[in-house]
Amino acid sequence: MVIVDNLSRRRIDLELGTSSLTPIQSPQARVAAWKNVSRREIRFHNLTVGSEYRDLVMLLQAEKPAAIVHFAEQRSAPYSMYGSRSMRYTVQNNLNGTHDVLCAVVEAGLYDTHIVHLGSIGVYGYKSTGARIPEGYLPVTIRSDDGPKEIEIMYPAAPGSIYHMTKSQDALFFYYYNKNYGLRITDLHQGIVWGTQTRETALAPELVNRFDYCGLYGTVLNRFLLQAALGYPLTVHGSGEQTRAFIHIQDTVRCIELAVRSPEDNRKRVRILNQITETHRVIDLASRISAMTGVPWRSVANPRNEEAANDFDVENDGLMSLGLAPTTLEKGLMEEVCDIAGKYKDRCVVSQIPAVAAWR
Ligand code: USQ
Repeated sequence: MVIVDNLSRRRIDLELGTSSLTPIQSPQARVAAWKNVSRREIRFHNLTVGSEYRDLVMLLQAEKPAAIVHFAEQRSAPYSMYGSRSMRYTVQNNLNGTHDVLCAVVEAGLYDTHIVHLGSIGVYGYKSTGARIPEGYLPVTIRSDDGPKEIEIMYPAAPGSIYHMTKSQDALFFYYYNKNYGLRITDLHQGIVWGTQTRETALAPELVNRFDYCGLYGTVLNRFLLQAALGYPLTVHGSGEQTRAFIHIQDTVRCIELAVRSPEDNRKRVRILNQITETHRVIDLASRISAMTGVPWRSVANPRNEEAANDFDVENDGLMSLGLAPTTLEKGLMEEVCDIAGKYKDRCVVSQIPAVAAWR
């Protein structure tokens, strides 16, 4: 197994003056710790996917991977809206990165390699439709010369941030490379991740994952959990009636494993799976954590251009039928508050908590 990473997230921390709540070791220390606990080796290559194209092709030719898990994208919606510098970086990095992976797989002749991409559930948009959102494809009836005809189209993209726009555009690259070269691609439309540890990262302190809480990189539930541990009123944007889809970090890893291992033939068309386990309104999460900890929530002016309230009903049958057994909020929430947020709260820089990216 090989990790390809250019450590860009660490550079963004330097740019913003932020850091993970949990202490993050160097990649070398992490792979050494993993070898120690598992006796299995992971090799690490510092390479920028999206610009060091020749090195990527040579690496693929040498490794001939059965699967590529493509995470090499700027991953925060708020950071992508922070200003022209981060907007342009997100577009250049994400789109060139995805295209280079696809182009390099073709150039290396790896037509059997399965590409599993981490996309976003946010590509569907958050407008209430009154209907369940399917897994990527929508059956529609069109008027033809011979009368009404049933066809299937890609679900219309409705990105609400530059970040989500790049994930929407990735889908067209996948469509093209699948149609033209028959590449095997699975696009995972992931919801908002919460939690920190997986079974593997809990095996050694050096392996702990990042816990982002700042206004640009922290996702809502992890932010609320840390805020509760600090006694800082939970920052609900606007009325908090936005409904969003969530998944625990352990389950994201399981979903990737299920996607990589499943034998489904995705040569005929890109397979799209919605990687979410539950949906909640922001206000319900805040109220629940508040009741659990006694820390109040407070409404702050919403910095984002988003619907004040929405329904969000999404199918997730694909991964469930492959064997996903969700870690629910009920099961995991308290553990996370007491464990990670409580343990590391003294490392928190409170001035980093407020949201700083305005959508307009
Ligand atoms: N929110 C608050 N208070 C906060 C932070 C957020 O009320 O302190 C609200 C936001 O206004 C939004 C919702 O919570 O309505 C979710 O915000 P978020 O920051 O947790 O998630 P978001 O920025 O939408 O996107 C994040 C990551 C992105 C990932 C996405 C999954 O930035 O990488 O893909 O979660 S999804 O949106 O489901 O596609």
